[in-house]
Amino acid sequence: MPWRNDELARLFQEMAELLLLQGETGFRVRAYDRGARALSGYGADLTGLSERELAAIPGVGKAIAAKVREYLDTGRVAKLEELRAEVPTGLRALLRVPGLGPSKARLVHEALGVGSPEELTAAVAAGRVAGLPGMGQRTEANLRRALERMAGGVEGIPLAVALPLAETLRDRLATVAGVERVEVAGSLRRMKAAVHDLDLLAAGDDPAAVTRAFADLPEVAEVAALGDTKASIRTRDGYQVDLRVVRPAVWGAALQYFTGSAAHNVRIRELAVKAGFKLSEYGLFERGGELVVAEREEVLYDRLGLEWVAPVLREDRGEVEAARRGELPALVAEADVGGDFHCHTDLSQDGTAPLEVMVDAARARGYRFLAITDHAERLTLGGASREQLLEQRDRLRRLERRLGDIELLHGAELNIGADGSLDYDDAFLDGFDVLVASVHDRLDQPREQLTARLLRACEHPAVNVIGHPTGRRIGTRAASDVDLEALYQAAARTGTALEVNGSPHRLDLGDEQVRLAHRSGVWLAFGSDSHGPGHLANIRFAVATAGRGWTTADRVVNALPPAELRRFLAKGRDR
Ligand code: DGT
Ligand code: CA
Ligand code: CA
Ligand code: ZN
Repeated sequence: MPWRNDELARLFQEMAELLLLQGETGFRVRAYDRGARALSGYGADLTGLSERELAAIPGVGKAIAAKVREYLDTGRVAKLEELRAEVPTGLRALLRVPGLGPSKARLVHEALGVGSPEELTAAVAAGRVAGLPGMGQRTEANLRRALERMAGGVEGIPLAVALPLAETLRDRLATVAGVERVEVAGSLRRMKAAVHDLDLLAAGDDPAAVTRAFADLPEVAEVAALGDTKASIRTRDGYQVDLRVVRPAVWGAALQYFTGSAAHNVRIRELAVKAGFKLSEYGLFERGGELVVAEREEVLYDRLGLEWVAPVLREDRGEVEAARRGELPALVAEADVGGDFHCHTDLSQDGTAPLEVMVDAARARGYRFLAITDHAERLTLGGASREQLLEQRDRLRRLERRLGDIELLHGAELNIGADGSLDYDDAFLDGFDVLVASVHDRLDQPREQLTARLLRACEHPAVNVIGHPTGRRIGTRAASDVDLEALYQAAARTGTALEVNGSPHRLDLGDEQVRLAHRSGVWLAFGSDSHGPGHLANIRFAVATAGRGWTTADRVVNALPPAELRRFLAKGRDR
């Protein structure tokens, strides 16, 4: 069984939001919110913990621990069901509109019957929002801009939500009698940033028994279709999951077919036809009907004269041609990653674990190095003071000496100001081993200004990494309007890496941007943006996103040998 930490975190996030929508503002909302982050960031499986052990986790506490146990034991939380019954559905979706807030969400819902961002867009367009109590032309204009930014973003179920859920279902199915294999397929196997549904493929000799068992899984809220070889269900969170079941002998052909993308498959089928074959989800056949291969995906590609194409590349972006010429890139892999460049401790307001815990989690992953990058002082929500950072540096150096098996880089995540200036002063900045600089406010500045800010940060001799360069948030915020070409040029010229932020809510740079940056000779730095030890594993999403952008290990700072890494990080520091 995989960990269910994220599933539990989602429940408490929902509770916090429902309470907010009920007009509650204080302690309880913050407690659930903090609890959700503590659970998702916890570095081990929560399911086996007792109520007392749960309550001892920083940020969890007694009330939340009791509800976690209740959920694990009974599959429900009475308080949550109560809240769900009280708050109209759709209101939660309105909370995703930046700047709307719970009381205004309730107001537009009650006064105008608005229950989704789409309906709010229509209401704003019709001018129905300005004129409500406390809402004028200015609010309406701000909302219009926020909604436009949302609509320009990535749509679908974020990878962060879809993949853990799919893996839970996969592992449950794997224990069903008669199931020989089961894999996540579709756009999730390709690790797209957001997907439209979840696809699973299973193999067994009695497919009908498998589809029936699938429809009976506890996550299933509604069975949309149930046949002998396929089933479609909707989960309690409202996500659609498709399952196909095939005979073990045709596993490879089916996995290839159901991984997609449809565009990639069209190209593969064309090749097959040209070579005198017939290709379907049941196998590769001679024109006369004789089977060539069905069981192994690798062999199928090979018989078509292709190198095996990694799922993350299967988007018809040139991979079929490259596979034919034997020129597919050797994609960066998780094993190449020697450490992490973006990691918060409890010195950041939203961090949940002390330095030592984060470092232990990094050692448990076998890392050679870890950069500690807490928020710098100008962050609106509050960041670390000089004194706190200097104290942290001492503590970190002592810890590093005591452990002796991991290099600890003392860093910070600076805020790139509206004019491109940074926190603290240059002499102080020179004292860090590594600096990440990110835009955290005024993301809606005009293109020239926003670009100039980022360029100025690249020029700074102590800035090593530009954090989450476009500022997108999957599902809620589109990428900012930045001249990325200019950023790639500046980053390459100045020896500044661009981050591939692995927080599954961000994935920033995104895959296509990574590819362009890589082509421009930009160094990439993978950061998990961890706020708890469990988040370090999110580096896998950075690796996948970089893979989707055709990245090889030789442009990834995390993969550099220690001496070269040190040279890279020195940049223009005055040492
Ligand atoms: P999504 O769900 O929109 O995020 O993207 P996919 O790629 O998961 O699409 P989905 O769920 O409709 O289908 C899963 C895979 O099954 C798809 O990647 C390729 C294969 N497939 C489904 N329908 C067709 C089809 O009509 N033609 C071809 N060539 N392949 C298909
Ligand atoms: Ca799909
Ligand atoms: Ca599907
Ligand atoms: Zn951060």
